[in-house]
Amino acid sequence: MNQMPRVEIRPSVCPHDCPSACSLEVEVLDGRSIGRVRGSKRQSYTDGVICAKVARYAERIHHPDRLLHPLKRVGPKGAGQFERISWDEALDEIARRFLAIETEHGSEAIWPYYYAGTMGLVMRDGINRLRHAKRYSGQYSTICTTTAWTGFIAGTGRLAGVDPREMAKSDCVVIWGTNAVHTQVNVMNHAIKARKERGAKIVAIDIYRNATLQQADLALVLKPGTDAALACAVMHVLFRDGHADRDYLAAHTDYPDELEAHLATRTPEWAAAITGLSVAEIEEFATLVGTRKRSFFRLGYGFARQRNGAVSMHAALSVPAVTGAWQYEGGGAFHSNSGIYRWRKSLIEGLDTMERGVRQLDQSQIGRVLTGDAPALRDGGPVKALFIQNTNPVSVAPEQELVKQGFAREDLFTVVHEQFMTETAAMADIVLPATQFMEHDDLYQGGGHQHIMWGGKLIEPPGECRSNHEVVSALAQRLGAEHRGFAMTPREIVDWTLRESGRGTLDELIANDFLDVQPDFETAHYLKGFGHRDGKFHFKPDWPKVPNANDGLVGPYDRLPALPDQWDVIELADDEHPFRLATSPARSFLNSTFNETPGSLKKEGQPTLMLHPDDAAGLGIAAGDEVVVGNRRGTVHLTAAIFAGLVRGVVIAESIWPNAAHKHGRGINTLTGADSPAPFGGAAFHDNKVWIRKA
Ligand SMILES: Nc1nc2c(c(=O)[nH]1)N[C@H]1C(S)=C(S)[C@@H](COP(=O)(O)OP(=O)(O)OC[C@H]3O[C@@H](n4cnc5c(=O)[nH]c(N)nc54)[C@H](O)[C@@H]3O)O[C@H]1N2
Ligand SMILES: Nc1nc2c(c(=O)[nH]1)N[C@H]1C(S)=C(S)[C@@H](COP(=O)(O)OP(=O)(O)OC[C@H]3O[C@@H](n4cnc5c(=O)[nH]c(N)nc54)[C@H](O)[C@@H]3O)O[C@H]1N2
Ligand code: SF4
Ligand SMILES: [Mo]
Repeated sequence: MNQMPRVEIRPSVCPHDCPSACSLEVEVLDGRSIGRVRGSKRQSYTDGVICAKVARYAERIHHPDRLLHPLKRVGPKGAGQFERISWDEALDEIARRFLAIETEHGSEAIWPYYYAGTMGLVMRDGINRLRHAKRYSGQYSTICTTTAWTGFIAGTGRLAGVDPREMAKSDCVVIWGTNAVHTQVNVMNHAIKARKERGAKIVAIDIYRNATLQQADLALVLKPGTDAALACAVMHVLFRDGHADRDYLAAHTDYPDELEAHLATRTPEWAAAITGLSVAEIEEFATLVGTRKRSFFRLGYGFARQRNGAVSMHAALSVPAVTGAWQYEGGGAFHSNSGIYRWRKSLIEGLDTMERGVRQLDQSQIGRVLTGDAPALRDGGPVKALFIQNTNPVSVAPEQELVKQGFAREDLFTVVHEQFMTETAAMADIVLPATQFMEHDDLYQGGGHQHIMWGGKLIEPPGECRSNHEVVSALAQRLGAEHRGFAMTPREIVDWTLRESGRGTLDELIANDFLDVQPDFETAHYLKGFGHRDGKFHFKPDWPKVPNANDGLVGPYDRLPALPDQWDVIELADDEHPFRLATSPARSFLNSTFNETPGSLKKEGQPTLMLHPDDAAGLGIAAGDEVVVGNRRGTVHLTAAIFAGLVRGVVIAESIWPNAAHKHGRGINTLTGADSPAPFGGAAFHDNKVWIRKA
């Protein structure tokens, strides 16, 4: 007779690249397996709520397709022919090749490439210690946050906002450019509390009537890349109707009079023509945030994934500065709290060995880098080797045709450390099996909240999986890279990092599972001054000097509008490309993650293109038809879905499916561009002009 295993409930943290960074409670069945995963009720932002895809995590961590052993390519690049090798053989081979490339081409010919597949600080960022110790090429990380953070910091001077739990104390929650139901479900939990308990209104602003807009009291569907026009008209109405808080403006902002004068012509009629919204919708929104001083602006990433994204973010952020909402509990704005933690990362990232002058390559331009584009290579030599952790560029990076060409180069030596045989791993010369989060120790922080969290190892990894830290350290030893961090355990590194950052000790953190580091009310609401030297909110940013990590000015930065304004640098539709395509996130995938789990695949079905019924009719397309979508970057096949909740001329492909899920193996990022938005770069994933025809 089988004995029922004793179920233990253990704490953990969701490691995925999601602002919610949920505190979890995991059913540990024995030393090797888990059952259900639930949201922690003790951690007040998670508040017992997590998304469905992580609740069924057992299907990902115990997936039969997990990589279990190191593999070496034996067939042609990308043919999927690998043979099993030992860890020693794999590490020796990598070290031999890296050292030979370094000797022949210099250390910058090697490019460690990573992203946020895990958000654990040691496992995600430890690769930089190897990079710096070896002077390998740098990575300028632009694929996700750059435009949004730049626009936010331009206004506030700091990447931090009002305590997100205050959403529950708001009278109006404005969910702007984030599809929270899909991408960070906890926002909905707190916003809905405000509605239930205080009769708050929920406003949601997007380019299609997505799952979040369907739950809103006021749902504004505007044309992509026109959010700044909406923000300007709203501020025009606020000044016009006496809802601007002039005392607050005088005390806390830089050029309120210039702003007011500039907005005189930015009327609701002007904005209606640009955004496609009605004048009545714009007036209603403005009156709502003008009369409800406790308005909470929850600003997402999505609306900043346009070529004018930094300007749109800054314009939307300017609205609560005009109403003075920042002064009230439940009022103000929030985008990310990444600026509150102030980690000392010298041990994790080996910053003490970092040398100036090593080239930085733009993560989003990996296709251009690998195909020898001189500006992308910073006029330096070719990249001859890649070492990849926690990211899947051969699905997620823009300009996929170039990405695939680059990875197919026979003279490129590629190492991929992964949990699954992703489309990137399939292009590797050496594939290394990686642990998942419950199989290693790490430290986490909330982007969408204010907790530092400990995620300890709960179960043994399957097969021969090793953690990122183990692999980085083993390679360092063979490559002659020196840093004391390579000889330490993740626990030792975390303990040092906590202590040096003034956040206590690891033992203290483990005893509590998490630490709430919310800044006090006055700081979080910027009542003691904004982050700029003059202490003011900046309506008129000094764009080139905005303190966001940057590697020089790019894009049409010299034409950035001085004050919030509509900025026409987006890919507007034209005769050849009559449609605008956005690649908004699918609910059951997380970037390219979960597109291997049966539960998520069943929910998502197949790659689709959502079309307005009139657009579909005009093209002779019916639901279920195969359609071809194209632009000068390539073509993609999708299945048509007819959806009335779109503005005409806008189409949505909820993403990200693997390339291989599409006919001819060309996925949605075939159509997206890697040109850099001003002023510091980024990736405009939702800003694409395309043509469409029935296949
Ligand atoms: N289920 C799921 N969750 C995720 C992810 C996922 O892929 N799937 N990705 C994770 C990651 S890495 C991140 S960075 C976050 C991002 O999460 P979000 O902040 O939500 O950002 P996006 O996912 O890029 O897009 C959000 C919304 O912006 C809309 N949008 C696009 N262009 C415009 C525009 O011009 N104006 C307006 N108003 N809206 C626009 C899109 O239609 C989409 O509905 O989510 C994380 N969580
Ligand atoms: N068209 C389109 N493209 C997009 C976007 C979009 O909205 N539309 N969003 C963009 C955004 S915001 C982002 S952030 C990027 C993200 O894209 P990716 O960086 O690819 O993100 P993920 O899917 O989160 O993680 C990638 C991989 O990390 C692996 N991984 C997880 N944990 C570990 C670990 O501990 N060790 C190792 N070695 N591997 C691990 C997972 O198995 C997964 O395959 O995609 C971008 N691409
Ligand atoms: S909502 Fe985000 S952080 Fe929370 S469990 Fe889901 S993916 Fe993880
Ligand atoms: Mo992201």
